[in-house]
Amino acid sequence: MVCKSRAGTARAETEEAPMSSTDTTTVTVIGMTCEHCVRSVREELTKLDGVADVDVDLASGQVTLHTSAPVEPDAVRAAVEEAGYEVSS
Ligand SMILES: [Cu+2]
Repeated sequence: MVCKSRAGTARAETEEAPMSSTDTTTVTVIGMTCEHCVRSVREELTKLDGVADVDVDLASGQVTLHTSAPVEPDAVRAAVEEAGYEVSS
């Protein structure tokens, strides 16, 4: 489900110091319009094995995965689609 709500002010996610034991992977997600979308994407991606934390930049659609183990790109794509959005390839 795509949330079209534009209610509320878009807050930038607070930058957290990345954990030293994790790698990061960045993907671009298409279709996010507000904080609710950000939360949906974060929630689905956080469920994936190996994903320790997820940072989402709403303005650019850049999603940074902090991973403790390798994560399949197909799994990331599926999780984003599960949330109702699309990964730019
Ligand atoms: Cu939304």
